[in-house]
Amino acid sequence: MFKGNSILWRSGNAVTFKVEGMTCVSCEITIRLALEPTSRFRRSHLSYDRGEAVVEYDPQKTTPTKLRDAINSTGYTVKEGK
Ligand SMILES: [Cu+2]
Repeated sequence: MFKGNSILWRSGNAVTFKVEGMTCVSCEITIRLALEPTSRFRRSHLSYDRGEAVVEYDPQKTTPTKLRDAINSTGYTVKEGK
């Protein structure tokens, strides 16, 4: 079951995750590439300076849990709620 408290913001089929460990643009690219094959997202917006990943996804094809797992598989960490 997905822990909703790791989602900062949710609107329609987009979720925002707080991601720890990103320090530069290539970190953003690493995460973007990890999301692509698993999640079939429509768009993603990575922001290393804000530590955020905004992912638009197709709910027929993926879930926020899978998106989170894909990010965690890169070695960066989706921050769970406090
Ligand atoms: Cu980096």
